Amino acid sequence: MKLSLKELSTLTLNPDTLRLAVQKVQMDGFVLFESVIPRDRIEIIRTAFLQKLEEHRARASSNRGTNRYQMHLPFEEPFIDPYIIEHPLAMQVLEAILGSNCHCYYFASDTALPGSDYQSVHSDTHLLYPDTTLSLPAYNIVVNIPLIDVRLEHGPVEIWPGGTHLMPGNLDLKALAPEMNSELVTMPAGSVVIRDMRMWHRGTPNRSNEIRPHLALIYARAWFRPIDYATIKITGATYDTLSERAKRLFRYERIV
Ligand SMILES: O=C(O)CCC(=O)C(=O)O
Repeated sequence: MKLSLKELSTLTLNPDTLRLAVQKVQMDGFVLFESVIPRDRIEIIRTAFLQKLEEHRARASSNRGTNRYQMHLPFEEPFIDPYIIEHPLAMQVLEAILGSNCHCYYFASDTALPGSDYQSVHSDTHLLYPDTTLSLPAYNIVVNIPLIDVRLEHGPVEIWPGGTHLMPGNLDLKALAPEMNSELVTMPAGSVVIRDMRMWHRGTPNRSNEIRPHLALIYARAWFRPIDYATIKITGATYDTLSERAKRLFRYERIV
């Protein structure tokens, strides 16, 4: 979505833009704000990330298909930059959809390495009522932040916008997805993608020589509790440094 210079410099959406962004997520399943995190911050985070990924790869094999890693992030600097955990633009949209008492329960990353392949089309969450054809409002929203400029050769995420987040649970994704419109999400580093977690998507092959990391955070309505997700471990000393809003966002995690 195109933002005005004023919105970009103040990181505040005007009421019409906010309404449109919320409706875009509700109807299309996602909204993208391009280049809304300064390059120098992204560079610092990318350097630290690549180091963590290297350590991780030394002890774990790829867990999301060939040459593709999901990796949790440590809850520490430079990853817990406010631009990442509580980006002002993202928070306006998230709070408008999930409520101002929403929380964050997932702090991780998805990385397509050179040589990664297509994933199966999937949704990242279970439906609340899979046995019905009810279309419910969003209850889980993923925020993805690319740490490089993602072009076609880097294996951008392919998404199926336009309503797949509202579909009932008894559909044959594999057969249906090729018949439906999809989009490859190319975008500059430091963009923010806000997507309904139910939306159909998949990773695509990274045909470049560059590692393509996306940070991935999940925000939920106050009442939602994830099943089978490890809680985020946050030291008391780190928790104390967070803003009041960030403390609220991570209030259900493990403060040790
Ligand atoms: O980062 C990507 O390209 C997609 C990853 C993904 O959807 C997953 O692993 O569930």
